Amino acid sequence: MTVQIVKSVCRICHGGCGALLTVEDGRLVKVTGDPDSPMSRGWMCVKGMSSPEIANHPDRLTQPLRRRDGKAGGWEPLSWDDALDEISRRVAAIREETGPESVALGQGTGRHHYLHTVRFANALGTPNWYEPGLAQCFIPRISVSNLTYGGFVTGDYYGQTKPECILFWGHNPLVSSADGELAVVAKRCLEQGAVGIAVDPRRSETAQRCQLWLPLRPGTDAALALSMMHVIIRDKIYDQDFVAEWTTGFDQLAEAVRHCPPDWGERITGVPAAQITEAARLYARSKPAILDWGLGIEQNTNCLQTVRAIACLRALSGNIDVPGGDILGMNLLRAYPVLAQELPEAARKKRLGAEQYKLLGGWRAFMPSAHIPALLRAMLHHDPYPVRGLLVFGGNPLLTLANTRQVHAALSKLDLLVVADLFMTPTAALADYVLPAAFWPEVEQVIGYPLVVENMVFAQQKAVQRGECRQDEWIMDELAKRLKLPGCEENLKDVIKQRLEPLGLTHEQLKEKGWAHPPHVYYKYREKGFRTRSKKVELHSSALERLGYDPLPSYQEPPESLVSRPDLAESFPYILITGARRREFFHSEQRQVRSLRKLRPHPQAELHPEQARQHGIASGDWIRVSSPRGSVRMKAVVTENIRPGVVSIEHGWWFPEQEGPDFGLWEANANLLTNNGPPYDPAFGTYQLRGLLCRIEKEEAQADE
Ligand SMILES: Nc1nc2c(c(=O)[nH]1)N[C@H]1C(S)=C(S)[C@@H](COP(=O)(O)OP(=O)(O)OC[C@H]3O[C@@H](n4cnc5c(=O)[nH]c(N)nc54)[C@H](O)[C@@H]3O)O[C@H]1N2
Ligand SMILES: Nc1nc2c(c(=O)[nH]1)N[C@H]1C(S)=C(S)[C@@H](COP(=O)(O)OP(=O)(O)OC[C@H]3O[C@@H](n4cnc5c(=O)[nH]c(N)nc54)[C@H](O)[C@@H]3O)O[C@H]1N2
Ligand code: SF4
Ligand SMILES: [Mo]
Repeated sequence: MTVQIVKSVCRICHGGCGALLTVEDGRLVKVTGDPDSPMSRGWMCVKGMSSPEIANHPDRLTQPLRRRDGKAGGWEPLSWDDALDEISRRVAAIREETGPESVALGQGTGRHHYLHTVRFANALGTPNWYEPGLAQCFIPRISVSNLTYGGFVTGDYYGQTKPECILFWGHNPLVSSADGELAVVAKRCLEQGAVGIAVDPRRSETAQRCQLWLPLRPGTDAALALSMMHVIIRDKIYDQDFVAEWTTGFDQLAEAVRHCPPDWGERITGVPAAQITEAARLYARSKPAILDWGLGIEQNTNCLQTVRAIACLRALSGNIDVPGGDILGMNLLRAYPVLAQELPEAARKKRLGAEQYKLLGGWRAFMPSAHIPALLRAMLHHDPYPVRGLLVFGGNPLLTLANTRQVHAALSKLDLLVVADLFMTPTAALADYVLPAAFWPEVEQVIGYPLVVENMVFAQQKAVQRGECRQDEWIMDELAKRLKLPGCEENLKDVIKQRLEPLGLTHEQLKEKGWAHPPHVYYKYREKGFRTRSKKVELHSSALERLGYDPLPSYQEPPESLVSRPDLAESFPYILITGARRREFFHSEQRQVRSLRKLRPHPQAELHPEQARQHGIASGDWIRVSSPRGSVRMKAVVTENIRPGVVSIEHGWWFPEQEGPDFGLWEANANLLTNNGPPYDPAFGTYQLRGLLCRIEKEEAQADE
């Protein structure tokens, strides 16, 4: 028996945990944390540890499949060569008939092939690619940081100086390890004495370790931030030197928040004024402090101004690029060659939603992509032009996009749907071709962490081969070759080589060492200023003003709320939030992984004892949660750890054990309840996934439950 230990990085979530993979005779048998990793130092979560079970799962897709003509749900295997030849011929035909913009590309959240998909789209000449987060996830935080500070900032969890205070805003890193800020480091900081403040309608796992919990009404975060800034400016506890020397627009901001005292904040957010004042003072007086923001501030139609308000609050504290604060990136890797130059200007103009949602799809966008609701309209109604083909690399849009019914209708109407995945999902089951993708222990890549700032670089190494699985980049490179796409003469190997050049390392050298982690340089702005037009932090944003958006942050009531829709609130009296992360699952994944499913066998909905009493519900009862758009069935968890009147449901639920092609898609899928219709955030086109209205009813249990 040959035994090998291979070093790599887990990428089940956005990743970052260093891993040692034990391979016996070509089979992955064990994955343990790499104690040498400067990020995770030997720690891994339950998902990472279950990697061998996932890699060797009997349901893994292991060969390319083609839908058999006329037989619903029937598949036949074919060779990679045949699959790639046929798919490229069909893509070429659609391109020829109705233009390259008629072929869209889809993907999932920040995976290893994220930027390669953007590269493939540009080379193909289509402006229409999407990712299910983007407008709803991360792009608002990145774009607002770029506009305000000239770069994305991240908590300095990995440096020598520890923060005195961490303000977690709509963020639960102890579970989500989002974007390379691992649960273990946030937890360590709290254990070492950092004071935590959590802004969250749920007392999340992170909030439970904080000194202060501010359970605000969902969707009102901007009002809370404005109110906290009011206190900080009124009490003159902002960093006066930093603000005077390094910011513009302070007087205008001060004037804007003068009208937002804590009792105004209390009326809107439901957080007592005394608590708003206490949190503002604690955050502003602690040095250094991290403001660690998350998804909870983005899944709303006022997300530009919400994220801006919180970004300005951070700037007032002066904790930018200081040791133990929120640091700007080192950006160690060369930018991914996404071949933006290959996308003609005329094609760019056709990007769906680009004109309206300038920070999602326009020229000032960080990573221009299509507006998902507009893309679905083009699939369904060929308006303003037809989108007839979709190639999805690692996404499960039937579970992860809002308004599942519409997504289902749109995907069903396509002339060509190709899905690359690890498993047969409800989305893959609608496809014409299903391609077997490689799982992280089967992948070669380099990755910079935390995401976007790239302060450390890691090598992902292939340790095993499962069936005929191929990594997504290879699939795209092979399609590009057949379609003779410009710029694609270079493949993934060449891309990796280019990206590593600034580090003076070859891929082989990086693999041998596992990672590169040069010392962090703080206070970078003191040399060259911030990378904004004024070279300062822009509290009043000149870039937003030029784009026609409000240059100062403001609060707007969400369009579907108890306040804005009293008519709806009569039949839907509670506030619905969806998708708070669970340790055991990554979005719609791992429901077929026995060890993880055992820990969390059923979809769950959290509610407060007040509502439970009113409806005669006890923990463990089945309940029906309904919105004006649909309903789902979940098990109740009655808990004090949630704001009264808020119902929090899990997202991503389908049942691989049930029969295809639907696999129980219509039972407990949170996106049966969400809405992808207007109004949208004016800059990002964001739709509302949290802070909607709902009602609950107790359900009778079925015999087998
Ligand atoms: N209601 C509601 N909806 C949400 C959210 C919410 O909070 N509430 N969150 C949203 C957010 S922030 C995001 S980012 C999205 C995530 O949305 P998705 O990325 O679509 O979600 P996943 O279920 O993680 O991934 C989809 C598929 O990718 C496959 N996969 C995993 N790794 C690979 C790989 O390397 N290659 C390939 N080809 N396939 C792979 C998985 O098997 C899975 O079937 O969901 C969004 N949807
Ligand atoms: N295990 C696991 N890890 C994951 C993922 C996963 O599916 N599973 N998904 C990954 C992805 S793509 C992402 S984007 C990240 C997200 O990870 P995080 O940024 O940590 O976000 P969430 O856990 O989705 O939500 C954080 C908190 O927001 C709260 N919240 C809901 N509505 C509001 C609101 O209106 N205001 C405020 N202030 N808070 C609100 C929720 O109660 C929740 O506790 O996680 C990543 N990591
Ligand atoms: S936190 Fe993410 S990277 Fe770390 S082991 Fe878990 S799934 Fe893997
Ligand atoms: Mo996300």
